[in-house]
Amino acid sequence: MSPASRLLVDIHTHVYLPRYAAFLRSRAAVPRIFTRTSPEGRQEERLLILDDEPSSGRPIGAQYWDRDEKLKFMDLHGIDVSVVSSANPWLDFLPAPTAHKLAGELNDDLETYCSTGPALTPSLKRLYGFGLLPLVPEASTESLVSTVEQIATLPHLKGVIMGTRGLGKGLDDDALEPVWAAIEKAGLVVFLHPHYGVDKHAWGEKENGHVLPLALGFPFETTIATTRLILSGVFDRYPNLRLLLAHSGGALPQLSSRLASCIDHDPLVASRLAHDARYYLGKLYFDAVAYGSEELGFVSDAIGRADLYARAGTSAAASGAKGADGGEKRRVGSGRMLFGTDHPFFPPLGAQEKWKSVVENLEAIDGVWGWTEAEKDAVRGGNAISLFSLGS
Ligand code: 5CU
Repeated sequence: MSPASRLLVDIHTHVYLPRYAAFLRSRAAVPRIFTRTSPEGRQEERLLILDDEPSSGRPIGAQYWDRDEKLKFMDLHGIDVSVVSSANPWLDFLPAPTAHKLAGELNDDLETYCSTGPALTPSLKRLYGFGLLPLVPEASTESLVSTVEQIATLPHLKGVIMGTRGLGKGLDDDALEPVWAAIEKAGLVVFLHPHYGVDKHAWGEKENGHVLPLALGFPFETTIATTRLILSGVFDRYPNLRLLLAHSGGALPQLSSRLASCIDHDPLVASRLAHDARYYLGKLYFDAVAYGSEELGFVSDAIGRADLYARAGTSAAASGAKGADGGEKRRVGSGRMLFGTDHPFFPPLGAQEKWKSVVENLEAIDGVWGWTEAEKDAVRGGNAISLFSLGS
C-alpha cells in the first residue's frame, strides 16, 4: 500500500449494482439491458442507455456490476481506493414511488458493497460510495430529504451522485431548496454528472458515433447545469455545499470570465448574486478527467483565481487576484481537483493490459507544468482523502 500521502483514489468510477442491472433487464424500453445472439452466434448482453443510441446498444458485462471486477481493475492500475457511484441514468426514468423505493434499496446495497469489501488499514476501506436520490418529477420533498438522511446514516456513503434534471425543471428549481439544505447539513458531497447532453440537432447528419454527445454534449450539459445553479444563488444560500463536477467542469472554467461579464451587464441577475461569478468556481471541486496536462493546468488556473477572489472578498480587492503570480493560482487550484477514471466506460478496444483512458489521465496529472510533486500527489489522492474525510 502507498504511504497515506501517496494514495491513488478514483472518485469517478461507476457501477450498475446487481439490483439495478436486474431492473434494467426487466425493461422493454430504454434504458435497458437485453440479450441478443452476436454475429458470431454467441448469446451476449447489450446495454442501451442513451437516447438515439443505435438499437444494438453496446456490450456490457461483469465489469459493470461485479465488485471483484472493480477491484481487479483497481489493482491493475494501482488504485488504492475508489469512491463508486451508480452510472447514469440513475432513477431519472421512474415514477416517484418506484424511484423512492429503489433509491433506498440501492443505497443499502452500495453500503454493503463498500463495507464488506477489502480494507487498506483498519480505518480505511478500499471502497466508498455516492448514494442516489429519487430525483424525478412528482418526487415529494419528504422522499428526497428522507433519502438524504438515509445516506447520511450509511458510513461508507460520502455523497450523492446527481444528474442535471432535478424534478424535471433542472437544478435551479426552487423546489430543491430543502434538498440542498439537507445535503449541506449532512455534509455530503454532490457529484454532478451528465446524461442527456444537449440538443442532438447540434450534431448534424454525419455518422460520428458517440463522439459528439460524449466529448461535447456531456460536458456542455454539466456547464449549463452548474451555471444555472450559480445564477440561482444556491452557493450564496448554502455556502458549505460541496459540489464535485464531472469531466473537469466542462467548459465552465473557460467561460467563467465571459459569464462574469454577462452578469455585470445584467442588473437583474447581478443584483441576485453576492459575488463575482468567478468566485463560485473556487467553491467547486473538479474531477481531473480531462485527458491532457494543458487542460488540467488551465482548469487549476481558473479555480486558483477563483480562490483568490474568495480570499480577497470584494471585487476591488479581487483585482489583486487577477495580477497574482500565475504559478500561485495554478498551485492553489490543484487543491480542488481529483483523479478519476470513468470506469467501466471507455474500455480498451484492443487487448492491451492497462486502460488507455486511465493511463492518459495519470500522465496528464504527472505532466502539469507548475504543479509540484506534492500537488500532483494531492490530485491523485490527497484531495479526495480530505474532501471525503476518508480513513478518519
Ligand atoms: O459512454 C457513455 O455513454 C458514458 C456514460 O453513459 N456515462 C459515463 O459516465 N461515461 C460514459
